[in-house]
Amino acid sequence: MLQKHMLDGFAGSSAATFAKDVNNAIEVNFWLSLLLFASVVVPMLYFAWKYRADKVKDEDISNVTHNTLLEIAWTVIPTAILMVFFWYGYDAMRILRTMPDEKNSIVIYVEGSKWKWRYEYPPNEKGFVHKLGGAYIKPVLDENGNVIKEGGVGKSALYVPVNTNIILKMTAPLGDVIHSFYIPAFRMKEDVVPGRITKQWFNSDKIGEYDVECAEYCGADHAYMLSRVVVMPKDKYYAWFNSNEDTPKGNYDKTPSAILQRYGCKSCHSVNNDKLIYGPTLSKRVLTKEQVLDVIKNGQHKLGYAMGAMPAGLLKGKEAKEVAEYVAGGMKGKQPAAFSTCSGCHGQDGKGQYGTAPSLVSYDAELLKHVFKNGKEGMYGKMPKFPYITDEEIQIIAEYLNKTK
Ligand code: HEC
Ligand code: HEC
Ligand SMILES: [Cu+2]
Repeated sequence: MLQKHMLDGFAGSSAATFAKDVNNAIEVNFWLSLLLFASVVVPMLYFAWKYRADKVKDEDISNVTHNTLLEIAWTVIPTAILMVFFWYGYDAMRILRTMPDEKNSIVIYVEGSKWKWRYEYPPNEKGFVHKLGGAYIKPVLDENGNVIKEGGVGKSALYVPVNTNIILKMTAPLGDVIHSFYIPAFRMKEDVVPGRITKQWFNSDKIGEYDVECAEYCGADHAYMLSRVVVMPKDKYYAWFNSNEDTPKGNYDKTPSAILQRYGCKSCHSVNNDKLIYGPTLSKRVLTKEQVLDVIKNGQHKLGYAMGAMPAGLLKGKEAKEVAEYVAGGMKGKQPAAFSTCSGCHGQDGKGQYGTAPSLVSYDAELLKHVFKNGKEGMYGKMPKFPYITDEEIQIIAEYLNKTK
């Protein structure tokens, strides 16, 4: 099925001003590569079939030494296409490599070392210098993969104000190895080299939290050099920056936005708006009419409720439609008679029964737990399992979703 997000461009949403230029370059490269690939392989297959051994007589075969028109065409057309590749790549690189004026930017020093990132800010108005960062703490799991002790990056992060040019001056200690500072959501990556200062800039136009990774994959623990960049409203940022506080107020590791970001939920779900990415929009329970009809028609089975599967085909035609409208509308107004088919499992009020059948009206922590533990499969597609989410995080997400509209 062609999903809407595929038409929107597959490089996805992003959070820095120049990210759309990088996305364009990726998408242009992809489609043109596909075109070039097809322009060679499709005729090749066709001719292989058309002139297969039993269709060609030896006397029909002639020795062609050249064909000027063809040779010009296969030189000029690919060259032109390559220039298009070049232009998009060059344009994105030019934007990424043109540093803004330091006077109108915040310059932050970044050090990458085995196996952590550190950030050092310029002195604030009291002369205090913020130094942040540190190693990622790996979670401890038991033999069944359950989390015993949570890992995480704690409070240390690269805190920056929104809509502001940030210049990173980056280095690694002498005797360390090469690292690569990578913020996927910004489409931005730059090597960090011992004894040298490399520069990279960005300007994020979206408040939120994004992963920082090391993209250097030639050593033991680069993959665990996880950190975060927190993009904050300007007033909050400067209130913290001009204080002596270690980190801004609030537990940034435990905000709903941080959790959704950390587990990659936002690459499939938008939150509380109508943009369909892949999975349904997350908000206070809004099953759509189509979704309910689909479940009534096809059943659903993956969530692991004690009642087992939701049986397919419980209702048909008008009754199914009425019930779907009623459930999708949040179960307000007069209950259709046919809902009695559902209430045995989902309850008269649709709130489900603990552990037995899910609530149809809200994302309670119980439903989320089932979704994360077992994954989910339905009309939108497949959601993978998320076994490492902790109960505390599930609670935070449930409370957050129930506060949305
Ligand atoms: C035999 C018990 C039973 C009956 C009767 C039943 N359901 Fe379900 N329903 C379930 C279970 C169990 C699930 C969870 C399925 C899963 O594991 O994915 C479910 C899931 C659903 C879902 C999907 C919820 C989600 O989060 O995606 C919807 C919608 C739903 N049921 C609607 C209905 C409607 C409408 C009726 C009446 C026509 C009905 N159900 C009757 C047991 C039942
Ligand atoms: C790979 C894409 C993907 C990721 C990543 C993902 N989901 Fe999903 N999610 C889906 C799809 C697809 C569905 C719908 C399945 C269906 O059709 O019933 C879904 C369904 C859900 C539902 C049930 C919504 C409903 O009404 O059926 C919730 C809640 C949910 N996801 C939350 C999350 C959270 C929280 C995260 C991060 C921990 C997450 N998802 C990560 C793809 C994803
Ligand atoms: Cu590294």
